Amino acid sequence: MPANLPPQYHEAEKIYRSAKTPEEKVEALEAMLAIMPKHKGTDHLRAELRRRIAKHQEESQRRPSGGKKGGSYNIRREGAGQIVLVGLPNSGKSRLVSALTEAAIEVADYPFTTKAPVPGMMEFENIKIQLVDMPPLTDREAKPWLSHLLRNADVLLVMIDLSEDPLVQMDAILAELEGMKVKLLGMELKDEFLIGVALKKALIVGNKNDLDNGGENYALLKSSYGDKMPVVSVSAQKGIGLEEMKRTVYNMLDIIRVYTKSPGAKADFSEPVILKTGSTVEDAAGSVHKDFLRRLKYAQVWGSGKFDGQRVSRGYVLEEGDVIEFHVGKIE
Ligand SMILES: Nc1nc2c(ncn2[C@@H]2O[C@H](COP(=O)(O)OP(=O)(O)O)[C@@H](O)[C@H]2O)c(=O)[nH]1
Ligand SMILES: [Mg+2]
Repeated sequence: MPANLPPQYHEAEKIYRSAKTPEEKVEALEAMLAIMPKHKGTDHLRAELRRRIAKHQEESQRRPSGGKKGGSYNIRREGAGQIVLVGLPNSGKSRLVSALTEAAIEVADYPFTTKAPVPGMMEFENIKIQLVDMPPLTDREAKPWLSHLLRNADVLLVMIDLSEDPLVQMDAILAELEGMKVKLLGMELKDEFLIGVALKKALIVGNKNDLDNGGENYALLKSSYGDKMPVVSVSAQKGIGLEEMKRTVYNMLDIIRVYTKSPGAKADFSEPVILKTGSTVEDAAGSVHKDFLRRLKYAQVWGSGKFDGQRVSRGYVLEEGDVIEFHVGKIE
């Protein structure tokens, strides 16, 4: 472990060690991840933290909740990542999810149409990403379970209606999130805030850019938050800006797509293996098949390697788009 980690990291690690529930563990790990400096030297450690986050998130989702009982809904994570929508009533959350997924969703021009979380799968190139439509943050009845879903998400999609004042909406959303002990990464981080607080990656989506003031309000939003987190402009209704939004979401997931091939064959680029950034040949083998991992001798990589078909060891760190050929020993 690098010795030059800031003191808050060790604080968060202590909290992690003493955490009892998977949710508390995820929170502490996310704090550790947020505090850790980002460079090549911490790639492995960050990948390890993400692995643990994923593990505890799974644990938390496996625990029986029986729908809304105990005030909690669980949405099982599917695809390459889970994106949960947050926003005020009528910002267009449901419209966006219905534009991008097959989910059967009610869109209406009166507030509080959405009462329960509704997941749908959004296609991006050769993968699928899960979007979860949500009731507005201001929905009192939904409060207890809203917070749980926000904490479990990989990325929060903050929906802003560009036909209204964007900064007033952001303030209201940030205040609601703060009330649920959810903090957006990129916003100012106070030490005392870390305990019990979930730090979440967020993307701000300015919606309804087809309406009057859309451009002006977007410029205002971008100049106020653009240095803190990604901000994009879309029209869910007219289908404007959605491709750029999808790519931004993908980039925020910290994942790579690699492809496997058998000797003498071509890689199948329609079936990526999805891995966390910083994953190794060994991780890739394990995610294809446990047995593969056990029998793995070495691999050849096309793409990020120095030359095509370079022979690499189990610990070799893979990059987006790499093609891997596994060479395994005999079954004992
Ligand atoms: N002009 C315009 N209207 C939109 C857009 N997206 C949503 N709306 C409208 O805004 C209203 C609220 O949308 P809805 O998706 O139900 O909002 P939610 O409460 O955030 O889920 C509906 O009347 C939608 O048709 C958009 O991009 N442009
Ligand atoms: Mg809705």
